[in-house]
Amino acid sequence: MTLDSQTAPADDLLERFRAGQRTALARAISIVENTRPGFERVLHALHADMGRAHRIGVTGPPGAGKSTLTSKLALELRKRDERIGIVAVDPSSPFTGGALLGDRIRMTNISTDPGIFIRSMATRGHLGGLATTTKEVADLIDAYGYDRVVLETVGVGQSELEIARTADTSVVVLVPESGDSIQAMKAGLMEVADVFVINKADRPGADRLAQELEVMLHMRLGEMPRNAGHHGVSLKSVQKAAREGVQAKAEQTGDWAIPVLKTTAQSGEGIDELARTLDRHRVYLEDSGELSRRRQARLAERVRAVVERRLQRLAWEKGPGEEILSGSLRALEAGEVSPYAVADRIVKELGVQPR
Ligand SMILES: Nc1nc2c(ncn2[C@@H]2O[C@H](COP(=O)(O)OP(=O)(O)O)[C@@H](O)[C@H]2O)c(=O)[nH]1
Ligand SMILES: [Mg+2]
Repeated sequence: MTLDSQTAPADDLLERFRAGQRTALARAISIVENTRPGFERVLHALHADMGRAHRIGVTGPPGAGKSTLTSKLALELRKRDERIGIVAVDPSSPFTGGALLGDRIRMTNISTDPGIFIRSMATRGHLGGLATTTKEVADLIDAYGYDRVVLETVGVGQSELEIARTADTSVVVLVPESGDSIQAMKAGLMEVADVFVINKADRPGADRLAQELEVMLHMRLGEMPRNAGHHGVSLKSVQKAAREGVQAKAEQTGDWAIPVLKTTAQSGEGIDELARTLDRHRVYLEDSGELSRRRQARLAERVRAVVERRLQRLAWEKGPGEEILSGSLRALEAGEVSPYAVADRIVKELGVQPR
């Protein structure tokens, strides 16, 4: 099958990509990232090679330690000889800066190890297509043959949450000082988490946050923990009841009981347990059929996004959309035409019947 809407990609690039040349991966990524002519053709040609990697979203507030945690996780997975790609969408804390600059040795390890590939995405202030582009970059790393692809995003904003939502496994990183669990819920983080990680467990408040989260997770299942309303019942005992309740319910229904882990990414504490939890979740996804459900949802969403991207290009870049729009501004302001009539004209230019 061919795609006729675009120019042919360099076959040479695909050949080098398939031969496992890292420079070809980097090149393919920059073609996709910059939506260069033929970028969709590259993705199309490599589609059959995608779908093997375990996609892990790591999201949470800025400064929570996501990059530190991700690099420690990468090192942990390297011990088993797995190959890990990391895509970081976090302009405020680039992967090459912040936490990692201070640790030259670890940084050198990570950046010279061919089993670890790190790409920081430039957002350039246009967030519109970012979510799709980021996932397409993850696709390339998957097609290249990495075992895991970690997508690091700041857990605020629609695009970022969408990226987390479409991973196979979503890890939500919170820290004691990031406020309480209510805030996480408000930000929509509760809804995307498959695993909660409370990082900076070396700081005060980590236990309390873990307790709150477990109680909230339990309440979401529609039950109050036993004794929750009694006087003199400690949060700790409510937490224990909540955890047991969540686990019992999960066992009954074959569902996944969302774990609340504690880590100290800086020292590496808890990272091995995180790696084991990710493995467990991957097994759960496969056994329950949830992996296939999630992947189908992701692919359906991709088709929609690509259609929208193409229509948008047709309307605003290839067609006379901008011209019609700028030529209508005075009439619009004067009330002589409505925005709907102008939109009708632009849509008509696409060869589509307006509403
Ligand atoms: N105390 C403490 N600091 C940490 C821990 N993990 C990361 N940090 C620090 O938190 C800051 C932000 O880390 P970073 O990984 O860039 O956070 P990100 O913005 O979520 O990616 C850095 O100064 C890290 O050294 C931890 O477990 N404990
Ligand atoms: Mg970061």
